[in-house]
Amino acid sequence: MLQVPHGGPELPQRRNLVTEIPGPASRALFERRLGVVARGVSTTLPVFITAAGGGVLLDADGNSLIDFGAGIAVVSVGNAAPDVVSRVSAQVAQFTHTCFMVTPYEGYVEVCEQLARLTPGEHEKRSALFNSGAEAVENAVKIARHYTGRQAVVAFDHAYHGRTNLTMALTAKNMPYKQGFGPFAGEIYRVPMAYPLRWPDGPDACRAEALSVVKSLIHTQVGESNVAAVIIEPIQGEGGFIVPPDGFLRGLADFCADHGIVFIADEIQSGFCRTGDWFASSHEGVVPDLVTTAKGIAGGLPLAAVTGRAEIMDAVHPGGLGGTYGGNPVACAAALGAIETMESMDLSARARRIGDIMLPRLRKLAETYPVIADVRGRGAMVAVELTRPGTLEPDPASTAAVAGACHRAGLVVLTCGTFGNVLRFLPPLVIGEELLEEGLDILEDAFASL
Ligand code: PLZ
Repeated sequence: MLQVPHGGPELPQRRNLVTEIPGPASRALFERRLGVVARGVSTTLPVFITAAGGGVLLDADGNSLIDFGAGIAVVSVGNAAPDVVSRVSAQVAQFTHTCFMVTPYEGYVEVCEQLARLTPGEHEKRSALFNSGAEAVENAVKIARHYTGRQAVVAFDHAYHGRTNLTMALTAKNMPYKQGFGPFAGEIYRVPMAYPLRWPDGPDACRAEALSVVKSLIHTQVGESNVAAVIIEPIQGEGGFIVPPDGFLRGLADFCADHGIVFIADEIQSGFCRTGDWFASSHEGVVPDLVTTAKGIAGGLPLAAVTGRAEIMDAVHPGGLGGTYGGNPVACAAALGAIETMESMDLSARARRIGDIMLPRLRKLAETYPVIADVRGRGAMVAVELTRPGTLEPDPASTAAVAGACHRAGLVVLTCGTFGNVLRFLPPLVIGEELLEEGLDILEDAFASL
């Protein structure tokens, strides 16, 4: 048995492969999982992790891999971040659970204070805490329906909002998320997303035309006065890291305000410094009525929130929102540690710096490899979209091949996109620049090997 070191930033920040990937210990663990873990829960890269920190993951064979995934945009502050570990350890030793709805505790209130301070807008706010992103989205919809007395919810092409019944209905992509899992929740209406690369009349026409199509569809097919909420990811995540043109979100928010529709920004993937600001909505100065957060908020512990205008949030009767574990004290302690880290290390600036390093290198790569049709993203939420050269025909096979080559070389990258043809990069915001550059070198080699 290998001696397993502690995780956190002290873990040697280097890539070091001592076996093939996955190695024998990981392969043996994978065999074990086959006999007991449901097949529906899949794995991107079957290396079993024993410690992690900064920009590296250590596996059961002693390999040290570079992390460009951050557990799907969760450990922005790094794995086992010291402020998270110390606050969580202290909280675990005090008490682990009381249920906030039974006998409350200060940590929950403190997290809500931080959310009121950090989310866009200076208005009076309230928050409710939950366990997962999907649960936050479900509750945002509940709140918007209760407040407006309306039922319809408008979501976008390429949207991802979760895997529960209501959030599956909001999620656009069938495979693997929805196939065979219906019937889905009703009163969900889908409209086109402003997707510059794939907008029929080209990226320059995208903002104005997309806004006009969305408004027209809502008017003709739903009726503005029936719409409780419009929900959008300010930068779409699972759907392909789609960055709408400047002005699109603002146009939507204004439309919602004009018609008494609750504008929900799903910042679960894009929030908490990921895009170089506390929230991606802020890039355009958009102030959503409700914001859903999860992932980066708590450095790896399960916590999610709905934060929004006091009058909307407080429209719900006492007892109308909750759950046994929502805002668990340990998760709240983690969130307070994560937020402290984001501020003390100015992780928004680090995210912008990551983007400044990655985007030019990826654009250069796109000049060499015409399979890269688009380079996009903001801050440390960056992606390349692969197509058959000179066309918009998605190329998921090359995408999988590049990801596989990266994995074998010890770089954890993730794919996404409605067509499975997007490579996305979400490093922990604390990753060192040498490691970041080394990861990009590996990516370059992977494209060269296509
Ligand atoms: N909203 C914008 O990105 C989660 C999903 C991974 P949960 N994205 C990762 C997978 O395949 O299940 C996500 C998101 C946005 C909502 C969610 C849902 O968050 O915490 O996974 O429920």
